[in-house]
Amino acid sequence: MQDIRKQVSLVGVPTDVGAGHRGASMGPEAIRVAGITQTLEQLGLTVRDCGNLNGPPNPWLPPQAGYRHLEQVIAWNQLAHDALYAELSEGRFPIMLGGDHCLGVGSISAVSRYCREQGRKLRVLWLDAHTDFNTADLTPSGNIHGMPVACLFGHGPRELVEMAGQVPALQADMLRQIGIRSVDDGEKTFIHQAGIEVFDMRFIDEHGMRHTMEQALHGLDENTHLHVSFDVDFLDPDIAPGVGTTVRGGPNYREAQLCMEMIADTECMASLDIVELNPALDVRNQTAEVALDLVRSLFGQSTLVRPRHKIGAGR
Ligand code: 5AB
Ligand code: MN
Ligand code: MN
Ligand code: MN
Repeated sequence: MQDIRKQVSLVGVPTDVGAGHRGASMGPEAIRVAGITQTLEQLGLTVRDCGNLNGPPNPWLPPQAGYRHLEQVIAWNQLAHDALYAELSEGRFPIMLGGDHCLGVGSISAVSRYCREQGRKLRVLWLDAHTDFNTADLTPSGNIHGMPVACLFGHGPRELVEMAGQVPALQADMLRQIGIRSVDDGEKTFIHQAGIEVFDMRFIDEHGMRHTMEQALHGLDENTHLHVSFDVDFLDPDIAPGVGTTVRGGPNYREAQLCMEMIADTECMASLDIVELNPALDVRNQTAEVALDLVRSLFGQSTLVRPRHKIGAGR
C-alpha cells in the first residue's frame, strides 16, 4: 500500500460534454494552478503529471433519445479508462482531474478491471450532492454526468456499461454514497431497487460525520482498493461555489475535513477522482483551493497534535 501511495499520477481530463453548464473542462488547470503538485510533494509523494487527455470538443447540442453528447461522452471515457488503467498497471496511484462526473464511468471501470485482475476487493466512496443514478428514461436533463453510477451498475448505453470488461462494473456492496441531498423522483426508486447504501445529509445531520464515515468505511481490509470519487458539489456551496450544480445544505469545511481524514486513516485509498470543479463559476479559484485543502487531508496531512487510534477501518 505505502508504495502505491508514494507514486501519484495526475491525469487531466478537460471536458464538460456530460454537464449542463460549460466550464468543467477548465477544472484540471485550476487544480494545477492551486498547486496540487507542490502540495503532494510536500507530503512526501512523488508526482508524475501526465498532462491532459485530448478528446472531442463539446458540440453543445440538445439531448437526443435521452442523452446529450453520447458519442463524445463515450470517447472521453474510453480515453480516461485507458490512461488510468495504464497508470494503475504500473503500480501508481492515479488522480483523475476532471472534467465533469460522466468521467466516473471511465475511471471506475479502469479501477474495477484492475482490481479484478489483481484479485483485490474494491470499495468506492461516492462523495456527491447527487446519486448520479439516472437513465435515458429517468433523466430530467439528458446530461450524462447524472448517469455514471447507473452505467457502472449495468444500466445505460452499451459502450459505457461494458467499459470495465465485465457487466456490471460495480455491485451494491462495493459502493457507499455520502452527502446526498438532491435525487430525482425516478432515480430515488431506482437507487432503492439497486440496494445502494446512501448516507444522505439527513443521516449525516442525525448521526454526525464521524459515525457516517465509520459506517461507510466498515469492513475494509489490507486487500481492499479504496477509490474515492469526489464530486466537488458534495461540499456546501458556501465553501465551494465553483460548481455547475450547487445544492444547499452540504458538509461544511470541518465536516468535509473529518470525512477526508477518516478516509486517510484507513490507508486503503489507492485512486481518486476530483470532478465537477467549474472555474467559470468560481471566485478567485477558491473552490479549487478548498478542494486542495481536502486532498491534503486525504493524503494524510493531519491537524492532530498527537496520533490517536484509528477508527472506521474495521481493523
Ligand atoms: B453531478 C440531475 N440529477 O440528472 C440530472 O454533478 C443533476 O455529477 C445531475 O452529480 C448532477 O440532471 C450530476 C438533476
Ligand atoms: Mn456527480
Ligand atoms: Mn453532483
Ligand atoms: Mn455537478
